Amino acid sequence: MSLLTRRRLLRRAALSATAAGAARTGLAGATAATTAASTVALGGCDSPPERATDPEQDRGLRFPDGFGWGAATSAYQIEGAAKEDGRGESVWDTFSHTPGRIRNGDTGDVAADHYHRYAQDLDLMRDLGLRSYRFSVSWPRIQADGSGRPNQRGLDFYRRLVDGLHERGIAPMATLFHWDLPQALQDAGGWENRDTAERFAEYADAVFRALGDQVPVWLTVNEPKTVVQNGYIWGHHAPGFQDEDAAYLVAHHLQLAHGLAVRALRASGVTGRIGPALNLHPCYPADDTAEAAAATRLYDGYENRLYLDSIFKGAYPQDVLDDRGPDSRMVRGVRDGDLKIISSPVDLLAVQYYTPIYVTGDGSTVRKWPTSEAEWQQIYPDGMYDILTRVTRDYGRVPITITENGLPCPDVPGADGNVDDAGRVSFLRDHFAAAHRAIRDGVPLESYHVWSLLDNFEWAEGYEQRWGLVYVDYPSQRRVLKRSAHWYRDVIRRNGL
Ligand code: GCO
Repeated sequence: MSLLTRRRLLRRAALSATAAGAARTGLAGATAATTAASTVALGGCDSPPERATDPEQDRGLRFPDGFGWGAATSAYQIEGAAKEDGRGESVWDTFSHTPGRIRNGDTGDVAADHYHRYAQDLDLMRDLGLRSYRFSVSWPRIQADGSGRPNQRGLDFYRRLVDGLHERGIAPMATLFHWDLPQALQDAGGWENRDTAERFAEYADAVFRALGDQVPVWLTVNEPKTVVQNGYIWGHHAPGFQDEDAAYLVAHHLQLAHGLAVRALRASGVTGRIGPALNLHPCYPADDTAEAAAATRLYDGYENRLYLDSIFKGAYPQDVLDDRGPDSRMVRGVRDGDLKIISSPVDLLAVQYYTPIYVTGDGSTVRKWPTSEAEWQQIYPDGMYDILTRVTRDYGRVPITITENGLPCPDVPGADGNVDDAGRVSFLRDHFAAAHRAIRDGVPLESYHVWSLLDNFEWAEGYEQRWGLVYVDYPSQRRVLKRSAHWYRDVIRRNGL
């Protein structure tokens, strides 16, 4: 096999079957050879998987004092109110309204109606005892067309939210970009256009100045990799393209946007902390051949080092650059000084962990563990330990927050009205225990946000998958605390398992 063919294969593999990849719409199954998954229907929910840890042994684990137990959401997934108070259109409005894009034709027009019910949702958070709440600011609420004077009504909404959090003793953690790019910017080239990174820094500056005094932690770009892979390679997320060469230019511009926002915060004089939010995937060779080891290394480059090395080491990984090639739009798009901007010092790293990836010698992937209802997600709590300890080992002792971890379960209220998501309880317990082991082994982990506070719009899956601690009955918008929410409240109260 020629080197080129081999590279192409590897590259293809690097793009398939990842947590952020096609698997979210079930496409990955087509390319990923399956092992264990074919014999185990659904892990995590109905039948808790084989445990990586012994729950008895985990009982009594205590987290460091002041540990930031939290939950996470994002604007488009919960807010609704798509046309209110001057909000402009985002790429996700366009995409979800395009026939055939989203399961059941769902859209985020109403979602969990959080824009109108935020006060009730804040009370829910207080009742759960949350110490931290991670949400995202909708760019098109602040700048309908992605530039110019900020929309005061949009800022006011987040002001009310942030004030409400403080009134309830909950620390706000705000993500600036969770994929809802203003459509007007997409029309001007979106993230393929370098100028979008500059626009992002201006938008970030407006938000810092309006809310900065009240938000202790800012996250810049949520999961740039998912925009790259799902939005530009597989095309099952907005903006729905299939253009690999464009995708990695997009990766660079998203990283640039991150760096420019970090600089904007420093320049604004606002004192909050800031960092990136990366979905990281521990990559393991599927067997012990030298080929699998080499393929895993490159896979890891695409999944993890492309985003970590640039931010923490000021350089893109050479193996990925070589794989892209000198004529690629990405390599040609990197200008002098860009990596310096991208590696502007950050205060913390937000890690989102969902699944491991097992790579074979030919660069395809196999499954080793039961998957959740999201078939891209293999349930493997030790992967959490591995990725946390690896980040600390390879990138230094930057404070870490987990900003997402969770699973979807086919939850329905029983006859008594309760939602018994026992599988989510064991999933979270195992992952909390893995995080605890990482802390014990020296990882400066300061907080943990379960994805998600509420059932919500799961992108291409619409409302079919339920990821919340809190059940949302969409027709009535009634909220019901699932069993996992009650359990989590006890974990928070005890500060441990
Ligand atoms: C993500 C997103 C969430 C998803 C979650 C479950 O970062 O991918 O932040 O919006 O809903 O990961 O797939």
